[in-house]
Amino acid sequence: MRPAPTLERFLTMTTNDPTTQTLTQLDLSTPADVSQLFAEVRQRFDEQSVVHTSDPESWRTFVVKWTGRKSGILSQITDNWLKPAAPELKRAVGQELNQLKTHIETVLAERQKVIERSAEEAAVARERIDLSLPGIERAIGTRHLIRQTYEELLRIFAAIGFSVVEGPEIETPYYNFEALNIPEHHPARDNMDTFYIEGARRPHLLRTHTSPMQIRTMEKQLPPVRIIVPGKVYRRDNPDATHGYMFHQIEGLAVDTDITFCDFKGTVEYFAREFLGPKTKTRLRPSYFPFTEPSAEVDASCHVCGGSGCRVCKQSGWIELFGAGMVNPAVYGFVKYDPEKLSGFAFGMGVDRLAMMKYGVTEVPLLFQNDVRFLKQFP
Ligand code: 2U9
Repeated sequence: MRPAPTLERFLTMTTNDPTTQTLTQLDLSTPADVSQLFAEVRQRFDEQSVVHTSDPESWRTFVVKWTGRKSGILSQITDNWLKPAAPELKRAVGQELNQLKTHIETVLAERQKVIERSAEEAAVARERIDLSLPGIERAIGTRHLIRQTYEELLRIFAAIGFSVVEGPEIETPYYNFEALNIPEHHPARDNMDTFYIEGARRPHLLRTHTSPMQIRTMEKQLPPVRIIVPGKVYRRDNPDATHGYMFHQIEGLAVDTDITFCDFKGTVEYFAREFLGPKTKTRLRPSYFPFTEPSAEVDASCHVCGGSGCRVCKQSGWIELFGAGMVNPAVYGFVKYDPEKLSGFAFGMGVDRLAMMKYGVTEVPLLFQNDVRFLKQFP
């Protein structure tokens, strides 16, 4: 009996793939030939199956190469070795083919599991967080210096019973001027300082202070009133180192039946100590605002030199903090409050200016340029 030509030889020798040829063409005629042939196919499979398990891509190619319905090796063997096999060989081929199929499917399934497991392990390894490793420093940023100052001021006044109310930034001349005892033709009115909204059916403007919300509150609420009103205000100032066309204000109002100048002075001193430190001294300088009478500028002893005089307080020892005064009774007329029974004090402060003064910022634009190098100095 002539030894069966080995598949190896077939595979290396012949240009065309033996599974595309019939057993007759391969000149194989005995069951022994067939079983040797299948033994070598199986060996070939086993060799290749080891090689291709490295990565999912080549594994998929390998699986299709062997089990592909159309041109997979098993389909080829079925079509070319089994179907046309001579009757005396059909059974041997059929048996061999089933065993080969079972072997291949078993190996493929095992390898599939191995590959999936190692893919999972790789994913887990990839996702495993080595908790001992330092965390990823995520720059979380900080609250803006103005926001920090706002919250500090709100905290200081909330601690003595002031509640926060916020109002619209677009106002009517009545609430921004009239009701605050700023009559027609008052200098503060002319559009030199005020942004008027063009094209509005009735005159509207960008509020120049948050005082309108105090009027709106008194219209809706009977005394006692104890509120602070934070918010953006707008003035047609030419932006320079210390001015912007928009800045942040906090105004306060306390109205009741028995509020005295002492309450006013006490509140001012409490604020100065809370904001600038327990040793801070205050002084009131006479001033004028249409909505307060008497009015005062409130100064605090310089928090840098303690009052001995330095560059920050321009050698005066004093820093201007905010304006304030006893509510001008004329204002009560606009909100149907009885000036005979009521008294109150009010104050207004520029939050940007207080923030710059406290944190030594010299240029307003720095606050709005969003330069992280500047912003992260105030964690
Ligand atoms: C009502 C009655 C009185 C609010 C006041 C000031 C003084 C004041 C300025 C400070 C710096 C504005 O931001 S600033 O430029 N404000 O000096 N404001 S008394 O007085 C009121 C407000 C409302 C009903």
